[in-house]
Amino acid sequence: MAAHADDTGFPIKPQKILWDLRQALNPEDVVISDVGAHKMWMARMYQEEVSNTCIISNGFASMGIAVPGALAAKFVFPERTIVAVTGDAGFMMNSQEIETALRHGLAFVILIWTDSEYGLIKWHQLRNFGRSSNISFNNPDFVKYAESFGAKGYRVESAGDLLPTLRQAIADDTVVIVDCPVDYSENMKLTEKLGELVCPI
Ligand SMILES: Cc1ncc(C[n+]2csc(CCOP(=O)(O)OP(=O)(O)O)c2C)c(N)n1
Repeated sequence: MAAHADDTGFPIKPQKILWDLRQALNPEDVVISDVGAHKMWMARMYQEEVSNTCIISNGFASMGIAVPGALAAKFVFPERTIVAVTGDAGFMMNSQEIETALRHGLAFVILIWTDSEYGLIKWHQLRNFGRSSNISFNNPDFVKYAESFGAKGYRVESAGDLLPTLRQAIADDTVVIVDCPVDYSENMKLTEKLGELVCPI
């Protein structure tokens, strides 16, 4: 778990994002994962300390759950810190719920793993075909987007920025977007590493 704790690479490796996220949260705080490559890393590496504090959209695996999920979690546990962990595509599917949250005075952090791609789809394409196709898109300026709702937004500019930014976002006590560039070149490295563990029949 701690192998990437001091990693200074930027964009930030998934393992380092998860390490810093865990450091920023208390055991009973709740994370809601959206669906994508970030979910694969969450499911593998997020250290859940208290049951039902890491909620993951599985089964039909609908993208777009993280922001409304965080809103619901805050209604249930107003005293806990709630974090929506999401890809940029999934975030844009239900980001309008920021308005609902602010109208109800609910505070939570939206941690966006930004790659301007469908990270998981690219991962599948690389595994199956060795190349990717039609997975790129453009994003709005997430900081300005947050501010246009009356929420707050921060952009992470270095690996060392992430933990203090998360702590600040939690302290802000409103809806806060943290735009965190992610290094998904780690995805295929994980696939190769896991492949080496498989015993050929
Ligand atoms: C509503 C819905 N549409 C499509 C999919 C298929 N799908 C699964 S992951 C994914 C891409 C996710 O991209 P992003 O939100 O940017 O997350 P990343 O993989 O980059 O972490 C897609 C299109 C889905 N699970 N749910």
